Amino acid sequence: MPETEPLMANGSTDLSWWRHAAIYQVYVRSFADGNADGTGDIAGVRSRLQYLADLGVDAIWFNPWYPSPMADAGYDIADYRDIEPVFGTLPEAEALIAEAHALDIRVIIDIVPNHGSDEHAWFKAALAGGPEAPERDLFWFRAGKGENGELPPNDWNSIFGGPAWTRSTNPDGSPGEWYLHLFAPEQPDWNWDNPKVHEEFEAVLRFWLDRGVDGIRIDSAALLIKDASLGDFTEGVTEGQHPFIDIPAVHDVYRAWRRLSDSYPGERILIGEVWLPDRERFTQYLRPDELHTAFNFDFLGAAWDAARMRSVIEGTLADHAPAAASPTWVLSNHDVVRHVTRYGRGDTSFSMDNRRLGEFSDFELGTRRARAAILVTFALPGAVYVYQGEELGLSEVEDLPEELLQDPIWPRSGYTDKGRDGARVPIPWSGDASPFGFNSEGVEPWLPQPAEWKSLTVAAEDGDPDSMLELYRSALHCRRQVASLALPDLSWLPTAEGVLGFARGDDFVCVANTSGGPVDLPPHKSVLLSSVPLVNDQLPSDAAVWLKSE
Ligand code: TEU
Repeated sequence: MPETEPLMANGSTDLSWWRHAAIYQVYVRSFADGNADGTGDIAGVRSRLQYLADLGVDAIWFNPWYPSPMADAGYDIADYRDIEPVFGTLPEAEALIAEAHALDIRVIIDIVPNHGSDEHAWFKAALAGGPEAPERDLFWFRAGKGENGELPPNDWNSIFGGPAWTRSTNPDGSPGEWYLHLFAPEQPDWNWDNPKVHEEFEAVLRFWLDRGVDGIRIDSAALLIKDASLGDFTEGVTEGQHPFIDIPAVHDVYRAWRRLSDSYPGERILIGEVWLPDRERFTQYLRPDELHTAFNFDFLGAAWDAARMRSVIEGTLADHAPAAASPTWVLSNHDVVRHVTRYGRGDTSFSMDNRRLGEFSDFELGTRRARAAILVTFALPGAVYVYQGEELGLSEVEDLPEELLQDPIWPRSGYTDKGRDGARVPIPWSGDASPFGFNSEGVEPWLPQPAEWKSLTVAAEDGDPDSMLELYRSALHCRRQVASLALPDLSWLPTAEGVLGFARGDDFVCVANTSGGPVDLPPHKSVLLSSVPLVNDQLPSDAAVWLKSE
């Protein structure tokens, strides 16, 4: 431990677990299949907890595991207080939480407060009760425009494509009111102007915090509050305030949630999925009485380019400093093209609005850059996320049979965007052919795995000093041992064009080379870790190195 307590940006000394955690994202349906039905489950996760402990992660974030018709892979929740039977049971989830804690691994769940499922009891009651049903005020039901109400109440579009309104049918079969869904029609938006919605979600948080979860990932965190006038989009934006993104009243919700989570022992945290280009507005979610951390998607989308990465890192640190907030760093998740594929493309930047699936990608080059990018990521101050399978060097599966695609983005984009299933293929554990140990009985997984994953299974990479898995293991364990990496400071080193170099504390340096050729290393005592072997004591191109400095 450092001799003196580290100073946080605002002068506080705070080494809370979440400020420096390595958090592993488990997409349950594709992690491990304990009952050999082709879909991942909690039993599968329980059987692999030691693998996660050996990898060196501090916490696991589970994508939604609640009862759901799976219209959006579980982000359409029918019951927030139970477990989807395909994944297992509530007692199994409670056992998993206890078993993870016994391995010093914390558990983070995923809550979706912006919308529920059209199979949720309250939404079904709202439909069954007709226009006068009190449950309708839990959602956004409105009469349509036009002579017979045949037009949507306004011109908002769904984030998945298509209109954000769907017309309901009255109990007598006649066309009824429309309801709002910022995502798929199976995901009706909750009305956060209704106090009952606030009450319900605080009860849901307590339900899971009472069961020992250590954190809550808040889905679509900036979208909860809508401009109740429901004016057309063009009207809302011209006045500067978007009609359903980042409306200031949303902070009242998170202040209430922070008071709630702080009332529990053991630093239970709130993590926001906040897609906001406005960095000042983004940082407002991280004030000391609101969320602990939020995902930093700017870094995820940055190109493999030293100047660009430096600009994003500097911007992120500057944004987080005023709130004394700890940044997060992530390269992949269940919503984006896997970064081995991204970094193998000509343009290595990424935007959610244009996945560019099918664009040529050089797997070897992408893998080489991914090895270097993860060393940069793990060397930065803050928490880091690892999306299941990235530690194996998996790339995006871009040739899935179209009839197997399940992402609602595929149909709602008019079959122009194949969506996110390519990053959700069940991960390979062992063996020479699918299901690659995903289950033990040879049952085909819910999405087909590429044959070339034979060389990317956990078993194939385990013990191979050149594998991505051993690089992640070494980096995560080294990250824990180097005390300077738990501190908030970072100082830039003078470097040549195309080279990123920064120091942490007074004994650690990270250098990444995005230029076209080898570069000399700065003076150093020893090499802690490098993404590829150094050549003549130089750092080759598309590589990174951790150094113990003078
Ligand atoms: O994502 C919110 C979101 O805005 C992004 O998913 C993005 O808009 C979308 O992936 C299209 O590119 C969260 C979850 O991470 C995502 O999996 C869900 O589909 C979405 O919310 C709805 O719950």
